[in-house]
Amino acid sequence: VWKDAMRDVDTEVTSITKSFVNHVQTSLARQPYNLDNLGAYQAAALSVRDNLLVNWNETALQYTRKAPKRAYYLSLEFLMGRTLDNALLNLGLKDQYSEGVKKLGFSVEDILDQERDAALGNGGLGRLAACYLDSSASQELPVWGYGLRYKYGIFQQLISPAGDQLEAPDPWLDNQNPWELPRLDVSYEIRFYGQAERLGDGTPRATWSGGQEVLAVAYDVMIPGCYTKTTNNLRLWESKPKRGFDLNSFNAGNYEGAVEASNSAAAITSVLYPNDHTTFGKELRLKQQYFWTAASLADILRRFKNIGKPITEFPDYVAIQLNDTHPTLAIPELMRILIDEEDQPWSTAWQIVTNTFFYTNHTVLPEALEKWPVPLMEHLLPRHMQIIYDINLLFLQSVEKKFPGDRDRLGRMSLIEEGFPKQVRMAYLACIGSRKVNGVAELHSDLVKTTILKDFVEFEGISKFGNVTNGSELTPRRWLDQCNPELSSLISSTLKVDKAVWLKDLTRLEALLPFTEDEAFRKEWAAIKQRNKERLAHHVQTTLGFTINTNAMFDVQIKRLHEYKRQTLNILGVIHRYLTLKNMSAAEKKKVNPRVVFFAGKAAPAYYIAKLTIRLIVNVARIINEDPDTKDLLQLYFLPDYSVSLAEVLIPASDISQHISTAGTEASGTSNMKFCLNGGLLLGTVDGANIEIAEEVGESNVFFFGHLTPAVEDLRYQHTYHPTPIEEKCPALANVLNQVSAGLFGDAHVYEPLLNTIRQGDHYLLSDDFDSYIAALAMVDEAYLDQTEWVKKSIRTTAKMGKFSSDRAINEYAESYWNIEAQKIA
Ligand code: 26V
Repeated sequence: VWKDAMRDVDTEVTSITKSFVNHVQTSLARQPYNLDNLGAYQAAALSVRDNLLVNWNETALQYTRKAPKRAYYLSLEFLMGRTLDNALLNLGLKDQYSEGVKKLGFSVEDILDQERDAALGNGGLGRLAACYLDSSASQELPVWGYGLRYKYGIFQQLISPAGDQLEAPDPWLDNQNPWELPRLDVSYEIRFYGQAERLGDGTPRATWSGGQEVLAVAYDVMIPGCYTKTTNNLRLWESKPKRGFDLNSFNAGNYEGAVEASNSAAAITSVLYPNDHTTFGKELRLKQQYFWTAASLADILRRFKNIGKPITEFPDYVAIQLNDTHPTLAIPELMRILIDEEDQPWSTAWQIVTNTFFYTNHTVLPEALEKWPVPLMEHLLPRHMQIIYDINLLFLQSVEKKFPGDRDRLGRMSLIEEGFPKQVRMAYLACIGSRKVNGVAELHSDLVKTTILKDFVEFEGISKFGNVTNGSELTPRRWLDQCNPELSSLISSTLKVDKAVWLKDLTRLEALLPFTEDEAFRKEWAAIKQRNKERLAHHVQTTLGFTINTNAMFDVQIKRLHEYKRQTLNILGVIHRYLTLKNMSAAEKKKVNPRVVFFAGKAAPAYYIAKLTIRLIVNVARIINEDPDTKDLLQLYFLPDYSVSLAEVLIPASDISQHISTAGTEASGTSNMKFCLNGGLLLGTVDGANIEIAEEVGESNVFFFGHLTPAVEDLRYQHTYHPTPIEEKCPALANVLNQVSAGLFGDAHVYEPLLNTIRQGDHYLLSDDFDSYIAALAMVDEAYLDQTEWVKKSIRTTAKMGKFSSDRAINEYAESYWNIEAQKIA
């Protein structure tokens, strides 16, 4: 702060405009006088990049000099969103840049709006990784990320007039990406297929030769910390053919054959798989996983070797975090390197491996637990399959020793699942190959220990298994300061604390609590929420052409479309509300507060039921938004192409957000935290991090409904073996389903497969939770009528969100898992 006061802002602005114009003329080779917004964005980005580069180089230099223990975060997904605004805020240069570009005739908002999201992720897991990088840098921790440089990120979602989701490619790199530094000097050869032969010389060694070799080339992305010089690195790998193309084939006139190999190499990093929570066993996905883990490990090992320590000290200098099971091949790969290349005995190698890796589980849903067919593994990675068999043999021998004669247990715990084909259970491999295992919220971590990894807890002891509750993305900076700047200023002035302080210690927000009794403060708080709602309405008006009633309550559910997240419950609730309003007298309607319901989210392209849910939402919206009886009291919108940038507009505008998964299915959720931090209230089930949010803010400030986790198994059993007709069990729901079936929203037969998931089996228990859901919605309505009390709840919610900062989460990993320390970058 003191340093800030000494800064000569005028000089800074002048140097910014100079650097901007310089980049326009030299880097972009354009004339300043006819520059468009896109050009201005590129020039501004390049200029900001120059600032980041200085810090990034300094950080790398100090890490090399001091050689502290470092942590590496391996994630197949990094959902970074936009960079420019975040970089400006972290550097403390936002005002100066706004001023500078204004002098040159541009508006900073227009410039920021030119940037495309880096959308290299599906949802929570990918955004969490991005947040953790931001927090690592902000906390001055020596952490690098490793991922893939997909040419195409998550698909763009289009919604047809009939309500079908259509997918289009996301060519995010088409306009050049100023935030990446190609490192053509950093590359590794990665092998696939070929033959593995054991040496048979009494050592565990083998050779692996032949097959296909491709090149992994590094691209570096700078990760600036908030108000610190620390600027860490995210290294993304691109695949390239080892040689351009095959000249022999070319000369023989076989032109297609000549480029085949190069095409297949380039294909590896061409596209992010758009599934989450469903496995499918595709060879290309396995290739991605090996390509990325092998390149990352080679890079980490090379860096370690520069320190000049014996290989047995590897775990003293390196911690590697596995973000879900996707990078689990790193375990047999490190074994391969240690045994075949470093000539270490098996037990030494295993000792090193099991002290290096840490595994985070992000779901207990059985369909999301990765398993790879043994024949595919044997074909693509023959040496790794040998190593996995060896790990399994030794492991099962030790299980047998502890539980003699327990054949069932051996079958349950084997890394290889019997069947046709046999499959490798990646979660088990990740578990036994790691120093520690954690889940992402208290309830979820308990479920990991008592369900999918129960046998492993019994075998290895409970202390290996822990919990690190996600720090949502609350990189508070992006979610509070960047997307809700007015709220951020109000907090600073009320607490009389500079935002540089509270943005890095979110527990300070608790000091807002006394201001719930301050009427003037409440008024301002409410006015800011109102302006955020207007900002969203403006965005929707300009992008989609809809006019939204900003006097209504804004009710938001935005997340990947999935049966377990129960968007279907929400839309059926909307229909119930619509039918209720249709039956009301004019006098009754006068007492109703208007509501606008927003949905956004993508469905995996092959997820038929999820796509039908979108179609139903769109068609219900079409009918009810036009119905003169109800349209003033109920509006419904499906906003296409959900993204980090759209979330930044939606989240600050929400009065209430919905997190309504069947109990025990949502590992944590992270947007729940973002909404609450921004003063939106939560309507949810007793699941994931909702539970801990309620513990923090107090149950009277959240709206809970539905059955609890322990009841779920029994209820499912009832559905399967003693089904009760819905008409009997839940008449209100039956009525809604029947109206849809009867064609009230068109397409009479189209929705039957969706409705049948509820009528038959009802795996996600909509019929069990519907009545209490409707009751909870009514409580929300009731509470909203008392605006004073509502605003108090909103303030209390924000005030108590300190726990959910990703700074807190990353510090837990650093201290209790990785054993790394902050490094001050001078
Ligand atoms: C699984 C699979 C299976 C193979 C195909 C591709 C694919 C891609 C992603 C996944 C991961 C599913 C796990 C996941 O995303 N979990 C979410 O993690 C969030 C961060 O911890 C958490 O907040 C969400 O509750 C949880 O669903």
